[in-house]
Amino acid sequence: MVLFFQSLAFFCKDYVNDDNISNNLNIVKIRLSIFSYLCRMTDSLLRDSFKQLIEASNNIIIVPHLNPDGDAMGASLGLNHVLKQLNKEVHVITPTAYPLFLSWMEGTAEAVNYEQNASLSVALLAKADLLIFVDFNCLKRAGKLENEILKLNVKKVMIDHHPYPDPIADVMISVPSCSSTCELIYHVINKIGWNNYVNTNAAECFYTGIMTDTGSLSYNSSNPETYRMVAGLLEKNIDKDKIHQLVFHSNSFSRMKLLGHVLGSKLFLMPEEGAAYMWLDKNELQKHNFKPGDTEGFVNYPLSIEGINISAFFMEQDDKIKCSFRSRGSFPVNKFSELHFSGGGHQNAAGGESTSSLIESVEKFITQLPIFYNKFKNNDI
Ligand SMILES: [Mn+2]
Repeated sequence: MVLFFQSLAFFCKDYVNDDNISNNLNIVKIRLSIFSYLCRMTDSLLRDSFKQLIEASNNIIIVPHLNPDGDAMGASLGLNHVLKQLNKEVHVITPTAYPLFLSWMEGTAEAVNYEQNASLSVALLAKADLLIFVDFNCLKRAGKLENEILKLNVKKVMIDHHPYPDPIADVMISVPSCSSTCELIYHVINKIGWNNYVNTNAAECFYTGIMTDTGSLSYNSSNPETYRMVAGLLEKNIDKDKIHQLVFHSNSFSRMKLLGHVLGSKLFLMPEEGAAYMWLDKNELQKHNFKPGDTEGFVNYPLSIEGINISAFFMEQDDKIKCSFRSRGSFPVNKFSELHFSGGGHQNAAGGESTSSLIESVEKFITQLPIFYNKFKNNDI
């Protein structure tokens, strides 16, 4: 609850007098913790710093996290549309491909996939005078693009809603209690006074991020500000029903068969811990004509079983096992993932990975979860 009020304060405060910040952008170096939101000065300082960095830049690159989801792509493309109205040269570079169910979004065709087109990505990065990281807060989440980013000596901004940010940018706008990065960017844009630049295309992108990060406003969305934002987006003439149709009802036949397979044959329960786990190996994925994004959301299904509040999903990839964790309530899957699967994320939604075999990874989960769960029960984590 404390975080919730902190971020409310960030969004709703009436800024009485803006702080005088130096015009010398070189000294704008802000390391922010979530507690800073209690401080009025820091809020407006951050906003002004962000505005000044954009105004001082001409070639802006926006980078979402690898395997970008609806929020990462929505935030990247939405911000891209807004900045283009400010006559900036803007490009979105994704570390890896975006899922096909997002390809309808305006701007996806121009987004450059680093994995597919490294030379173009590097050429664009070489021209950049500002990098904006959206929906991630540690450089590992930029995948192989991390190496290219580390070579650049340009100003960087981070806008994100995951907890425990690394100091990866000169200006860090971090609000872990916010529903989505799309919502956070929208509020920042409004506070700057750029709402006029949010056109229908940008509004559609931002709406997509909120919808996908909150399960259509079913969780992580109890802040009235979220609904004021949705109202604002509707005023931009977005076609809400069309977006829902495109994002949530455009499953391929093979994805539905894969979902049927994993729920029918690969779902197991750990009743003592109120947990469920599932896994898919490469053969099963191949057999179902797997495309990026096809398993998106699978990990959420077990949470609809009565008494199940923790869910894990393991998927075999070429070089590693990709892990997804979800929970309901106060069980911190991000801490569990950080401890055992080199991952992190939100309290109720986290990712991770393993370099062991698929079976070893699943066995590790079965062994480690009860230990961690007991510590959690005893307030010992
Ligand atoms: Mn997000």
